[in-house]
Amino acid sequence: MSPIRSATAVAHPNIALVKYWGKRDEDLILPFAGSLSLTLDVFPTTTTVTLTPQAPNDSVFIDGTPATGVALRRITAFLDLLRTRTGHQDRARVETHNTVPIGAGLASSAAGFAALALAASTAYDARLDAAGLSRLARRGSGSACRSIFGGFAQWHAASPDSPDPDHASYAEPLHDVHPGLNPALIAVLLQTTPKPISSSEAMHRTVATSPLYRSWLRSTREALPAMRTALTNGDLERVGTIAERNALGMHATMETALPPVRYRTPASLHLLDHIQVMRENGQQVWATMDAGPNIKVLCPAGQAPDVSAELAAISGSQTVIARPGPAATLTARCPR
Ligand code: 2P0
Repeated sequence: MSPIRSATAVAHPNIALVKYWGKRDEDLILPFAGSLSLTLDVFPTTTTVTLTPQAPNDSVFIDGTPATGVALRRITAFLDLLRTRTGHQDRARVETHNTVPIGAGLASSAAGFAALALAASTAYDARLDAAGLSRLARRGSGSACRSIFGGFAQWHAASPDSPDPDHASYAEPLHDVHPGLNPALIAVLLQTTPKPISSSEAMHRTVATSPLYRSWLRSTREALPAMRTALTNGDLERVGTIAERNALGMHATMETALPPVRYRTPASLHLLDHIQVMRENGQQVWATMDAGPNIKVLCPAGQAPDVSAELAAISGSQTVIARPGPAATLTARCPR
């Protein structure tokens, strides 16, 4: 009988400033373009993986509730990758605790699969370096490859000509961000119920049917080096301008899919309009949105309390101020 191994990891969500939207390989989760994100210091997910040599199947508990259906299959398939890689055939018990609403466009799957990748690879003794961990997390959920790292991270799209695109597609932390940048990202929680259409389905539909997808891809590929320069220069206005435009472009692609995918609600549009007015009044605020109706607002950290209060008053919703957060970390391991 193999020894029982157990590991616990914590990871945080990341919000893309240049978005990932569309896969060129849905099995390997390879994106059409690179993306760039900020890992937050709020909404951690904690996941424990314990090998269960006697058990016939994996068991998964999400916030105390047994997972079934798609969620269970997705995690079992992820653990199968590690079993294939390591030769350890043991099933596992996975227990995950979220502090962020699931499926509301608040990057719960990024934090979830980053924590699972670290805990499971440790439990199965896969011995991965940071890039290897990022590649593995990517196979669970694309955006998770960026949550392996703290602060700003860039996910590389492998070139279509790459002999081993799976190996070439992973995220790396950015070490050349200007130390004076000091950003905050305020999450405005307009709606925290799960979205009706998964991001995977929405991406698939967008790539297959949106007439705007090709031009959005081109503009995303241009946005990446421009964003890198803005971060290196510590130019928050440029960072915010590129991020907002990229997010609005992503929503334009999905809103022109067949049938259309519209995550933005009247409350989202009202707040987007207000953010534009705040900017016209001289405030440094820029919006970004993901696969859900919620809005995240980038601003200088020193102004975050005032901006957050204004956004809460205008929207009537809870706001959460986030700052750059840490890399995924292992918090327990047994045996040590
Ligand atoms: C991102 N999003 O870059 C983009 C922007 C949402 C909008 O990555 O299918 O859960 O598991 O790879 O990573 C959300 O999609 O999708 C996402 P899969 P994922 O953050």
